[in-house]
Amino acid sequence: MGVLNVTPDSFSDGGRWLDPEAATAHGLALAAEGADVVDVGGESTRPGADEVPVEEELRRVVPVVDALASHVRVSIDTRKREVAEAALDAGATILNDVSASLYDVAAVHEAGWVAMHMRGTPLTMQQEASYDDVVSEVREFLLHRARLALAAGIREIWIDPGLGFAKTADHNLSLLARLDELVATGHPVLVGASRKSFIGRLTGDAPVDDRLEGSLALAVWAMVKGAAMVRVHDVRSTAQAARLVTAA
Ligand code: HH2
Repeated sequence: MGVLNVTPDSFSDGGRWLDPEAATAHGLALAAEGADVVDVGGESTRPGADEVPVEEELRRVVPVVDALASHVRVSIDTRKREVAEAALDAGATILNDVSASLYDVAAVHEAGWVAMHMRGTPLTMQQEASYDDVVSEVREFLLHRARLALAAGIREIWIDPGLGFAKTADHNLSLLARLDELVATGHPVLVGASRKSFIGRLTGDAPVDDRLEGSLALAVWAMVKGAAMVRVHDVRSTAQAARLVTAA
């Protein structure tokens, strides 16, 4: 899954793809580099991010989804019902739902659905990064949401531990170390570690544009542990790594 942030303020590529034509070209490039899915988002969810008004988010994502959907499978990364509906109408076929609550929208559109674990909102979530056993609590949350989605009639349900969303670096590492416990649920697991700040912290404060090696290491780790999809900014390198993981 290649990341396409149509935002001015995403933590790693904010402002680069705000123009719809530039965003569409980048989405096509991600597909050419080997992305099976291009994940279009119009609101940053980095810790502390402000909410984007619905009209603005629609304006950012709908033309890009529309332009890409006949070329590559598109997912829409949003917390807003109106944006999810408009993007699915425009041709997206997966709802990447960081709120894990919009399964009824995915069901109506017969789309795939990603349930990602988070607590609170991006503005407040890091104050809620407290767990007795982060892996069990995340697994129980995701299983519960997946059951609701199954009951709503969704056939394609992904689960995602939400690395960095109401999680400390240690929580992220526990979730990666015990990823097999999420895989054992039987739902395909999606993992998004790419360029996140805990990679910087664990590699001597590498800045966001110097986290490729760390991102690749964690993508390979996730694949070996059984993740069915990884959400990444650096598609060419990750697709190359994925081919070798598959071969081995
Ligand atoms: N991470 C981000 C956004 N959406 N969706 C899923 N399913 N899993 C993730 O780990 C995930 C996600 C944050 O990364 P990014 O889109 O690069 O940054 P920003 O939120 O600043 O736009």
